[in-house]
Amino acid sequence: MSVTRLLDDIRSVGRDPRSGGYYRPVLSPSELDLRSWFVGEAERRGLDVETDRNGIVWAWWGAPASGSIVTGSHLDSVPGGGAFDGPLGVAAALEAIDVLRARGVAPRRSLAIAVFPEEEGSRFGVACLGSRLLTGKIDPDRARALTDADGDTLADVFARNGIDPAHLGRDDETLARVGRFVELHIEQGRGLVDLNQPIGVGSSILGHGRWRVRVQGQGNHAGTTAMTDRADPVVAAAAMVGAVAALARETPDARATVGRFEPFPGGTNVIASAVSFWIDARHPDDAVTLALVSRVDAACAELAALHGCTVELREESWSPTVGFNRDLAAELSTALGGAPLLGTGAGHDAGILSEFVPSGMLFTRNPTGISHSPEEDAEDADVDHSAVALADVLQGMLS
Ligand code: HGY
Ligand code: MN
Ligand code: MN
Repeated sequence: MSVTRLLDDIRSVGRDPRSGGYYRPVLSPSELDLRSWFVGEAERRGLDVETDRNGIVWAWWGAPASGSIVTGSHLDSVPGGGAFDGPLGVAAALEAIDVLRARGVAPRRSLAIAVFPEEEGSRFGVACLGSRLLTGKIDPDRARALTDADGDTLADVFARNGIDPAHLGRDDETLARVGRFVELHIEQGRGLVDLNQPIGVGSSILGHGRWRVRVQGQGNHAGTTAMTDRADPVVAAAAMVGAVAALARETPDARATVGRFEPFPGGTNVIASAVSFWIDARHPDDAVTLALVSRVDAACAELAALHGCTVELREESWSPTVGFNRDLAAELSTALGGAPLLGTGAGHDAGILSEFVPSGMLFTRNPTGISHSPEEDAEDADVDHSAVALADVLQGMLS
């Protein structure tokens, strides 16, 4: 089997044939299909598969033991995402075990592949939810009460899928099994293309957060309400979105995005009564990110007042900037013949785990450099090479 073959088996799961984008929210039918695919491939390799109390799936080569080597990634996607973000790391891990076995490697330590739920935070709003639950980086009560767009709570959705929400939360016994974590992921930028290299090693993750802005106005009739008689939250929110982009552009190295904008009730001939939109803001210096967001908050308050509306900005997810373990990064680079070190602007479960266990990342070249879009891409040769590279770094840790 090869990584490209493994990915071919799931290429149609959750894919929108019109746009080519993937829709695989955590514990949705498409992501459940991917979980079944993973369990099937793991069992076909004789791995022992278990789902822990936070919904993380573990496939073990050797008995679960503290200080094991763990690799893996996630299977959920952003709405309209690409084919590789998440599944590449999972498929490469499966194939890496085949490569290690073909080399006759007899591991001295157990190896596990972990599949983390809700890495994208696309259904319940908090990024890397599974690894946050495992490490205690999110309060279980807060997690249980998170809701999706349909108003379903995480507790109900997990319960419907056999994960008892009463047991969510920090799991020291499981965490102790992770001696080291190495995640392989598609590069979400052009670093490797520009360096003309097939594989890179993660050095850092940009701090990033998500804030929900809710603008309240006066719903009314589009035809009977004079322009001077309106408190239109869409007009106020549109100006706020402009302010977000302008303030981010004024802040060197900052990035701020509004990709989700929801007027309520959303009728063509209806002046909306409210608008919710979400800000994703990122910067290498966490203090700068937070200062940018407070400037945005002030601008939103001014613009709301100007348009006769009220506004509330609330943090939904926060991930501080991460510097990966330098020794491990150097070891990974050496094992890969001097692979280049790259910072990334994208968050990962490896970033959450890095506060608790030595964690590292490998990146596979993406010719378009585009991600969170159907144009995310990888050459078959680089995709298949991922498993060899991952096997190379794991072999050193297992032998
Ligand atoms: O949003 C991110 O940075 C990651 O893709 N979850
Ligand atoms: Mn992603
Ligand atoms: Mn990802």
